[in-house]
Amino acid sequence: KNISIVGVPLDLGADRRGVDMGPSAIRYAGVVARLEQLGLNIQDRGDIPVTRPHHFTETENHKYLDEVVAANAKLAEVVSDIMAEGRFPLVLGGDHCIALGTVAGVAKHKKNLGVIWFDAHGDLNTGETSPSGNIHGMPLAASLGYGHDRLVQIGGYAPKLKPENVVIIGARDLDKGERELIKRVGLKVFTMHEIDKLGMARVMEEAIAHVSKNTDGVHLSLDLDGLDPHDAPGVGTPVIGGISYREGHLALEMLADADVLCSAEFVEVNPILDKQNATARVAVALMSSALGDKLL
Ligand code: DIR
Ligand code: MN
Ligand code: MN
Ligand code: MN
Repeated sequence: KNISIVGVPLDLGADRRGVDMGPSAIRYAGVVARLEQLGLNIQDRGDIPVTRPHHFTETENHKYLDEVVAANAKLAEVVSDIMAEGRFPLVLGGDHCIALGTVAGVAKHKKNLGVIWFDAHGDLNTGETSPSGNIHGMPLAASLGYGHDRLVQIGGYAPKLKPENVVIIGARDLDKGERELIKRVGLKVFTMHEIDKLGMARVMEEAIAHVSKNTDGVHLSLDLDGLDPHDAPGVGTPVIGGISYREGHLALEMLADADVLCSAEFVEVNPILDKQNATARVAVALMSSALGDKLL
């Protein structure tokens, strides 16, 4: 595989909490060297330019809407270019609103894109349902065609995803409007309840079967807060009772074995809240598993 890394130093979707340093933290944790060890061809394309606003803005319960839309429109172009070159985009966040741009860029080349959304949260809010106005709680809804038109239309087309091609894994904090949307569109969600009950191996078998059926590629959108805060403390919105380091690796090793991924993003790494860059190091280890790292 030929991998192109892109950083998105953006925290405005999480209301300026320091996640903009995520790409630096992940590079510092040695992402390029680690993936080169796997024998992959790695190109680091640097960062997407992000505008620093002069002051706080809010548009219909969307904080920093202009800046979020501008950065994601640019990201969508870069990711689409990488796909057009036949390379694998590996996007480093940044807060999870950057999935708007990544998915827009990937889905341009995949008419039936499957998505694995690994997260403590659903990211299925709209301006109407969001308790926070933070756009990082909205990207999955917008990619499915729900929410503010400027988010839904990033990349110039909509929707990017069909609900039957998406699974959420690791959910344990869903808002009321998110639960309603899940029921309304029939989204497949493996909450922590299913992971505890069935085990991660069985959950991944079912999840991979679900996203591989009638799709032409699978995107992995991995929010580090899907992991337990014990293993990934450097995130803006930690939720107790998450996926363990071991379960995370098993999940991504199974995904690598299935050989279905066409793109991935690792988001919400926040070195300010972290313990000696542990979360960025976990992110790099998980990327390595997702891209085929094996002991034997
Ligand atoms: C919450 C938190 N559901 C919101 N979402 C987060 O603000 O919409 N997503 N943290 O990653
Ligand atoms: Mn998220
Ligand atoms: Mn989350
Ligand atoms: Mn988040």
